[in-house]
Amino acid sequence: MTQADKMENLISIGELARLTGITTHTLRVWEKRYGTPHSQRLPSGHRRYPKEDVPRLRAIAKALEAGYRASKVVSGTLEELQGLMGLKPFIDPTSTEEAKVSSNELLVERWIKGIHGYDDDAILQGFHQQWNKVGPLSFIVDSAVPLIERVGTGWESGELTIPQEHFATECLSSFLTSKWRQLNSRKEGWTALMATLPGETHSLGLLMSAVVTSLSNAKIIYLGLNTPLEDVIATANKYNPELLCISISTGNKPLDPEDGILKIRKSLSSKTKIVSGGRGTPESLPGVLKMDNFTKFNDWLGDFENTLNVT
Ligand code: B12
Repeated sequence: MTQADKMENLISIGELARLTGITTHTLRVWEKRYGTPHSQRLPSGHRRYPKEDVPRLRAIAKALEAGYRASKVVSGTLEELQGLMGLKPFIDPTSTEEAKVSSNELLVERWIKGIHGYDDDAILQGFHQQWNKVGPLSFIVDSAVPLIERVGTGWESGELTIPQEHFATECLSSFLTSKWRQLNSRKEGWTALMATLPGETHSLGLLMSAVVTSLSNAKIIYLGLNTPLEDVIATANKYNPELLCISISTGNKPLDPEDGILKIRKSLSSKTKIVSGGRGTPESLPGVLKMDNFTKFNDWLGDFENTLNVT
């Protein structure tokens, strides 16, 4: 193996956190306490981890969720962890792109069936299983977004009723809320403020961006739906967040999104980056980065963190 091959198989701590759902803080603590996952240091001092540790760390995350203590499982091999949890060997979900797409479609249809029957147990169990199998980022990009788009078309065609649409978004909202809050607890990193504009009634875009942001070192302050503009500005001016995330679902009333977001931009320090997503986000506003998917946002967050000198 050449030096270049070796480097290709190494990933940053942020990437490892995103692929496994284990926070960067926890990974550092484990490395200090248990010597694993073991990193190499670049000349710059940044940590790099072998990619092949990802399935083992996902198995550890799963064991912790099942109630095992970190001290019992963190040093286990993949085979030991699979034995412990009664799991079949992990299959790489990215082995063929086609198989991945069709299995995602099947999964979404299974959840739609659950929505028809208001079967929240099956849906939430399915969310947990998929999250554990593919990790947080892929859960959002390949499962949650397609599901909510499918709910939207189901509602438009009359296949799903309004109560079923509400039921579906409530199941997903509560799941995403519990996940990002878990990832965000006891963090002391840089600050990300998350808000919507006055009149906003769609919460999923902001919740999904909270999940993706919580895979970084950021500590999130979450203001949620329908936030008065002056309160977003006052909170930002008090806590000086490095990042403000806004989600705008439609050209909602009573406020024109362009006016709202520009008013916020003008009232905030230029040190606070503003990222906005959702189909109601206006194009190319000065000082506002429009983001239309979570893979890009995740990559952007990695680069952004490097500019903050976080290792
Ligand atoms: C779920 C949903 C609801 C739920 C919301 C529940 C909740 N707690 O969120 C309920 C049932 C309550 C609802 C209500 C209504 N809804 Co609705 N709803 C939707 C639906 C299906 C999903 C919306 C959503 O969450 N999208 C998910 C986001 C994640 O998608 P996105 O905006 O495209 O954003 C993408 C990216 O930009 C990124 N992103 C989003 N935000 C952010 C933020 C950051 C920081 C980053 C990095 C990225 C990012 O994420 C997405 C990834 O692809 C959409 C249809 C659809 N397919 O989107 C309709 C939709 C948004 N609703 C619509 C409408 C009209 C309504 C109602 C007015 C209906 C009515 N007549 O009562 C009401 C609103 C009532 C009110 N008072 O305002 C319309 C809006 C049309 C328009 N252009 O104005 C849509 C598009 C449906 C349609 N085709 O007509 N709705």
